Amino acid sequence: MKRFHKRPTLAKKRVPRISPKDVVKFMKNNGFVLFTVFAVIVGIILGFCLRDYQMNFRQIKYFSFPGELLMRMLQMLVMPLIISSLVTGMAALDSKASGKMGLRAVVYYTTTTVLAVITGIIMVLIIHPGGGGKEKMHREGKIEKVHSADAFMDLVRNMFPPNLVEACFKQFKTNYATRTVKPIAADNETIKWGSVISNVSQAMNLLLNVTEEVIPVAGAVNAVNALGLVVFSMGFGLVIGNMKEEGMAIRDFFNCLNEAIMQLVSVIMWYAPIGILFLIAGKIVEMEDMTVMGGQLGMYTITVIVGLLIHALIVLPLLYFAITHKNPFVFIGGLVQALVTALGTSSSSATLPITFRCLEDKIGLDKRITRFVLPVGATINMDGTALYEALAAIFIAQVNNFELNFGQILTISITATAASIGAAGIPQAGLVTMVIVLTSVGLPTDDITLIIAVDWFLDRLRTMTNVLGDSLGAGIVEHLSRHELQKMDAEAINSVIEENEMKKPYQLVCQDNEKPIDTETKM
Ligand code: 7O9
Repeated sequence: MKRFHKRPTLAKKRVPRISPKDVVKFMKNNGFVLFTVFAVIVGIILGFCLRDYQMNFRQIKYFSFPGELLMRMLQMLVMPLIISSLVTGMAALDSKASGKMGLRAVVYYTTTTVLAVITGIIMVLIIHPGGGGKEKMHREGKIEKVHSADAFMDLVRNMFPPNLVEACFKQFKTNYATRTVKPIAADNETIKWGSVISNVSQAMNLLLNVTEEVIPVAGAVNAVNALGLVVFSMGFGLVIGNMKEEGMAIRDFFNCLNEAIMQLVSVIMWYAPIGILFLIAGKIVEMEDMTVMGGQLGMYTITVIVGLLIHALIVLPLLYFAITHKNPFVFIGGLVQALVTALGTSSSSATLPITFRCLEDKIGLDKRITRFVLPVGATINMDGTALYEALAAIFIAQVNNFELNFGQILTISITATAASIGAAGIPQAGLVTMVIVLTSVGLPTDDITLIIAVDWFLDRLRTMTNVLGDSLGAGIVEHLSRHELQKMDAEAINSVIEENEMKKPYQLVCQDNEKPIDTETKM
């Protein structure tokens, strides 16, 4: 508790003159961050050195084992973390405050996603990486056909899991089966199968008209149904927040669970640099020959990198500065560990535990904001993904010499935005969302195989952008909600004093941030 208060926020730090003492102090404060960055550099160098040894698949798998362990540890914490933080986050806010903050968060998510899509589209139109046709390009992987309507319905279905335990490891997915459709006889009567076919023309008719129809059937994939858990936890938190004293036991339980998970995150953070080193080195050793990166695919990669850099280092920081009038790069400096973890794991959900630690401990954001905004952000706010999908769709149009009119570009923008928002609820989202964007304007979905070779790399950069977008969003929502938070603090302190005077047995003090929360203040 004390540690939380004592820790200086980065925004207040200022170094007037650099003396050896300052350097030592800097190392003490930032040693761990430097260690993490060092791990990335060592990972890259080690990876490139080991490529010369031509390891076989088994050796690569053994070599990547420490990295795999980090992924498993982080993923282990994600589920209890999102559930406990959303329940406590929602319960700590009254319905009016959570409504306002929720609205701010949603406005931020949509604005930044649309800005990201626009940046992506402008970059790909300016650089025009897909000029030379697709004949000579390398292809990799296979694309499954998906119906956009089924993917959308799966998304909505996944919002409401019928079994919460199952939602922790399974996502609903529409599969396809074929069904034989009974032909209609010449006299418009359905032929009865098995009956004796009396004349030749009827037999011919039967053979010619037998058709197979593809029908959607219920299926599932092994993946956490994050969207379902998020929806349930938010509703549950809102309800117990309104339950006054009755809901106290369960609020305490989730508060305690959250605190315990966060302490486990602190332990895992010590292992993170080693894990990241091996994740990165392992991926570099594993990667295919880099010659495919030449030519158009190389230009495409550069276009995506430039687009992501503009969004992450210009658009988002400008937005943060315009709203909060604070230095966005000081904020980003406090996020280094989360960004490096995103680079190593290429998953914003696996990075979530570290993002929480960075925002709460280093940057000093209010827990009521992070607990509520971060899990929702990780689920629906994916600026990097939206930028990438719009850019990739236009690249595929370029290699096909397919002229896109303004309406089609607008369609791509809308579907890419929607796809990035819905990704967590769509089973096997990565390629599926890309297929949806391409089919919306009639582009050939098989051409996704042209860009799969570089996807593992660009995914890591997209993930960094996604994590940055979620974190800056938390900072912006906190700034915009500061008056409500202060009001809530004041009200809570008043009611605690009142309660003490009345010598009631209930005294609710939120242990972790020492901001008293009293159920009486809820609307
Ligand atoms: C990238 F926050 C949680 F824990 F609730 C949460 C859990 C799972 C949030 C999201 C998910 C999830 O499954 N997300 C998901 C994201 C699923 C499929 C695809 C993607 C898109 O991923 C990004 C990308 O490929 O561009 C990126 N790798 O941010 O993780």
